Amino acid sequence: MKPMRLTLATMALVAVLAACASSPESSGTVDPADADVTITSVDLEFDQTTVTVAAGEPFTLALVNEDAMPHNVAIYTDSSASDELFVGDVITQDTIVYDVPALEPGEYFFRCDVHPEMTGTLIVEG
Ligand SMILES: [Cu+2]
Repeated sequence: MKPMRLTLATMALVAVLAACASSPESSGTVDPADADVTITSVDLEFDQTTVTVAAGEPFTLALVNEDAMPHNVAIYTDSSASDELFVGDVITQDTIVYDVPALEPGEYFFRCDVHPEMTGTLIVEG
């Protein structure tokens, strides 16, 4: 009887592991490692302040927030931040993959809305 019990326990464990593996880790459908662009926020700064993507097609942007403070990435037409093109959800010490809609070629402005001094330039190449 003992081997049978072990087998059942193993099967239960496998079922639990399978359930964990299939649960979504973020709102995005893309693994952060596969995102078109990855920006890391650490010590109240973005790790890169110039990001280049292709024009005319939606892209995925991963935000890896290593800070214990809330950050997001929001894209605006220019540094006045008056005309928003995309506003990502705010996360704290987490990773999220944003689905950003297609943009026309040009230079845009991005920032963290929580910390407007965290800024960068998004270059969309046509
Ligand atoms: Cu921030």
